[in-house]
Amino acid sequence: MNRFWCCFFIFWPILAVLVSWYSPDMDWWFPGEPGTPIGSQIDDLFYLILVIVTVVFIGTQIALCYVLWTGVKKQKGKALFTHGSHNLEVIWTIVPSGILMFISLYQLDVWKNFRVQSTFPEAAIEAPVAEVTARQFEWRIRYPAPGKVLKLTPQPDDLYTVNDLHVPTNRPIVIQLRSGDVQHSFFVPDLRIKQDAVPGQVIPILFEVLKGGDYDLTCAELCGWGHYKMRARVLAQPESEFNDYLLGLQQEQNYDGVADEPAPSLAQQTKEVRQ
Ligand SMILES: [Cu+2]
Repeated sequence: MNRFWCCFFIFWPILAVLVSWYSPDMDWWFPGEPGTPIGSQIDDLFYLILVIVTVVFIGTQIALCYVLWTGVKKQKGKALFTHGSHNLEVIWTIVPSGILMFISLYQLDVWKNFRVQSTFPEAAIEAPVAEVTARQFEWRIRYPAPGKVLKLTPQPDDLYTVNDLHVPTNRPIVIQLRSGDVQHSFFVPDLRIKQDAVPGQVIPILFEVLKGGDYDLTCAELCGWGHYKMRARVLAQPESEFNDYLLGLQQEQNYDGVADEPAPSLAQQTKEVRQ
């Protein structure tokens, strides 16, 4: 019976390693190639951490298997009381601390490039493409009028949409992220972008989309009963198409309902009334 439990506990880590190994082939991995420069760097960090935890996981599981397998043979009797090993405790405190210190220093460059505002390209930070306000349970988007720069406070000629964010491709851009109520998280898995929206703060997100297309935008922070439906899209398109989109949006929002119809002259209207 003891052997059964020994095999039972050995089976699960082996299964975990096998499933992880075949996951990319089964399409249970990243959602395709990262569509942004930050995405490649985040994937690299992910793989570095994956290698470290895999080595530690396999090492500790082998040690566990060894103890289980050899422990089964031992004769029954009184358990041995041990206070532990001081040297071992020092080692398994220092080694993880060293690993964590290494990871925190190694990722500093990525953090600096994509999170420290003073390092953002000037053109991008001075003219944010849009302001995105997360609220229960939708994404409200505000663009500046074509040819104008987005201001921190809403302007009369600003353009608005909901759950449909258009951005230009192939240049670094900034989105200003806000929250209208609770904490949300702006998450575009294909682009590897994730940023919390914090009430009371305007947080710039810097990214560059390399390939035009339709990307899912979801909320990655449990923000209330309708969290599951807080889904939108990011449509990345060439600069000229993006500008056309803004012009179209402007026309649509300024349309008074009759402008395209030829206005009937007063005389004609009078005649119609008389008939
Ligand atoms: Cu949310």
